[in-house]
Amino acid sequence: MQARPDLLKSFDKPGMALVESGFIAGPLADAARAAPEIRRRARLTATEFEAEHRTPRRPVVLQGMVDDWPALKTWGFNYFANHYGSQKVTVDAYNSARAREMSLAQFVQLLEQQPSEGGAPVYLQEWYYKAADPLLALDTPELEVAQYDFRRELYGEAISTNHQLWAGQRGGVTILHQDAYLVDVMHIQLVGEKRWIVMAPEAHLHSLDGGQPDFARLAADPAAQLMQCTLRPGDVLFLPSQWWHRVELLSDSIGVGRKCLDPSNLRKHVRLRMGELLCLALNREEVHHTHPELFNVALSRARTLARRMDVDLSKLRP
Ligand SMILES: O=C(O)CCC(=O)C(=O)O
Repeated sequence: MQARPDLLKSFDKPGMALVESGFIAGPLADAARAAPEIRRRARLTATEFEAEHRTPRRPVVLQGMVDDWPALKTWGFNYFANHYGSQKVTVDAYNSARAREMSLAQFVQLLEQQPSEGGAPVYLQEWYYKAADPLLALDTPELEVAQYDFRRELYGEAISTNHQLWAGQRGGVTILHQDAYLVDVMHIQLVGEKRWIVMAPEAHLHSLDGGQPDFARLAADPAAQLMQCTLRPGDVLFLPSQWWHRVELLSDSIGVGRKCLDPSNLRKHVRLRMGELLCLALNREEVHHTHPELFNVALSRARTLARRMDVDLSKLRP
């Protein structure tokens, strides 16, 4: 008998909308609300972090790691509009129907208006702020606990793809996903609050006989290790690679995703990156069709990677 597919891994729009509906109401939404909180630890050393969280792959909210970050003191929507207003950004990049380019100043203006009745909140997702302006990079110095990130060795000193800024309006949602290319998530909350619901890589959404998702089974499955937390300014969330996460903004919010490649994931990481680039190069139209929400995001990541690696896209063999 063929194994039933994992509905969490549907990448088409209806499949993703169905999974998202489970977090709005019903047994999974109820279980998420009541789920245990991710453990919080204050001022861990890098060695303690490695032994107690990174190696055993245990999520944690780290406190006291970014107290000296200029971004924690200075960043805000008006600060961005006043200092970096002319930067071009893609707003709502994770929604192909809504994604649009504008200046950062225009984005902040939009954000200051309330979404219209039934209208979706605006969300600037995955902006490669370090690649956009080196001055912004100075506001978010390197984290000691993130030194294991192997991407610097792999792609070069200037690498900062996956150092992403997430800025959005209350109510904004990033739907459930796993991060690409097996990177660990380190998410630093700088302004406002957001709620994370997370599940272990072993989580599986089975379908019932009629094809509908069995949210109750997922909610009750101990292997899913459903947990939650609310991040506040100064918190750093660590999630090992492949952990599922869904994020909802409880207020207007700014956070930074500083991803890390654990050297133990290196071979698989390279295969996944190569696989994605080959799909984009050799089967562009079909990938656009099968992954409408991911296509532009994947292209944008690949372009940023090329820029940061000084790749001349017109030369096959530089
Ligand atoms: O903050 C968000 O909306 C999503 C962040 C995220 O998915 C990440 O940092 O991996």
